[in-house]
Amino acid sequence: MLTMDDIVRDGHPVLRKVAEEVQLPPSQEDKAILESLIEYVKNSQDPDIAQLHGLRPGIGLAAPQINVSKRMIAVHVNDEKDNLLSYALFNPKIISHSVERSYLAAGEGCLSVDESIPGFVPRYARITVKGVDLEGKEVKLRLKGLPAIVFQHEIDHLNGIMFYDHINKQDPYAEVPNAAPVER
Ligand code: LHY
Ligand code: NI
Repeated sequence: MLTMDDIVRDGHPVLRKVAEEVQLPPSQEDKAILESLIEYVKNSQDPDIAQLHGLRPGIGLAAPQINVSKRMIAVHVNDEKDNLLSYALFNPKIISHSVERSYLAAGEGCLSVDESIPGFVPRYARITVKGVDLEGKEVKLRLKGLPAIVFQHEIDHLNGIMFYDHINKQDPYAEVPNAAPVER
């Protein structure tokens, strides 16, 4: 299982690389990596397991964060209706998005960033994501609210982008045009 020791921290060059597409159908090795990503997020949300292994709680993780520069992400999060959204995807891609933006009212954090960095992170309010799941099935997801934000955060990792790259440096809490806040 993955622990915090497997997660690379800010400053590691892998976090700034554009990750490679995964060759499909996926190899057993790539499947095992993706399984380990979703397992980490699940484990990290179990108070006993998290405590025992010192896992920082998370709702999403991307392969570059464990030093694998391939396009794989895992998200395990509840939406505003308390439906669980649990996805492990190869080659996720945002195929369309709203004009309207959103941002997390409390700002974002990252499992690869140990300090907290204040400020609003502008995101698209709604996105449609395509990808391939662990069974090799194509999936198409329409997302809003927190899940939409997490998917954008994770897909950014595949493109070498960190959440704080989006924060207005002059004025971190500047009003985000055309955006509504999302509470966690
Ligand atoms: N994980 C963050 C986490 O706490 C993702 C995240 C996204 C946090 C948006 C807050 C807002 O689970 C990662 O850093 N994964 O990359
Ligand atoms: Ni992150």
